[in-house]
Amino acid sequence: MLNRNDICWCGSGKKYKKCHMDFDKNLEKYEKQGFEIPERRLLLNEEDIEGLRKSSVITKGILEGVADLIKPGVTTNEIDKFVHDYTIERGGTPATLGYHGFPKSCCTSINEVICHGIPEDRPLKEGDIINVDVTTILDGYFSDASRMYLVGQVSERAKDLVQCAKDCLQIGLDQVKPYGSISDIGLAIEAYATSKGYTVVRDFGGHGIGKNFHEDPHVSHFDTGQKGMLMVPGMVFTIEPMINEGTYKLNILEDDWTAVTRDGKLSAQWEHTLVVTEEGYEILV
Ligand code: EYF
Ligand code: CO
Repeated sequence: MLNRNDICWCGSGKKYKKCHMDFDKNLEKYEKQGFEIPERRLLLNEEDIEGLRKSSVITKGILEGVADLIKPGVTTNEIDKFVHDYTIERGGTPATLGYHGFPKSCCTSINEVICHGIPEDRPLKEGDIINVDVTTILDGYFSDASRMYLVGQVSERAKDLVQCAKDCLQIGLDQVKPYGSISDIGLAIEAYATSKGYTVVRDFGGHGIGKNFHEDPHVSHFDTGQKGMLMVPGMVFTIEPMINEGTYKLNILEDDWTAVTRDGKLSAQWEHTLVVTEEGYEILV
């Protein structure tokens, strides 16, 4: 039990009364309202956030660099080599490489691939859409983001899906505010995506991140009907909606990683890592 003038438990170095004292006092109220309360270890302090910002600079630089690589004929292995070398040259480590046995430094998900596509010697072709998903570890801090890229001239149908997935990410971000419910993110995304005639993948979601790749909370991109976790300043998580043209159902290929749409129709995804702030949120990458 801390006294008002003790140093706060969060590692900020501030006095308890000027830091998390009010938050702790209000916890009972939030619990009564049905919120799940985040564990203290999920609330990162300013030093941690600064570490995440540095890691994020690498991830952002990679996603920008990939834009210059994308053209017909380029293989996803060439993209992977760029991601790997860029990361290592800046003192980072690609988080996916060896993670639960994943064999590459990024995920490359083309057309009907929803996520976790493995880079290979398959060349990109005119009209493809591709998601490149990158997670960097720098000094123990994980930053995770992905973008869609269009290969040459792409159909209007594909462009519309890619735009909807990008809009879904923004709509999810619009729900992020301190002491709101994390469930509002999925509620808003699903309402928008279905209004456009698309579906939302249910088997994968966003996740807490920071000092580990995957942490609480799980961030659903659809309405789970649950009250959900309370969003608190210092919480870091991803929002990464996967939006499908047809069914939301998926299959996992024989490689045990690649998730594809069950009907073979297109899927698109964008991802940011963000931190909840006193005012709203900050996109880290
Ligand atoms: C069947 C993994 C994959 N997890 C997350 C592990 O960038 C990512 N999310 O935004 C991300 C990338 C990868 C990843 C690559 C491998 N994994 C664990 C469990 C199941 C699974 O897919
Ligand atoms: Co990712």
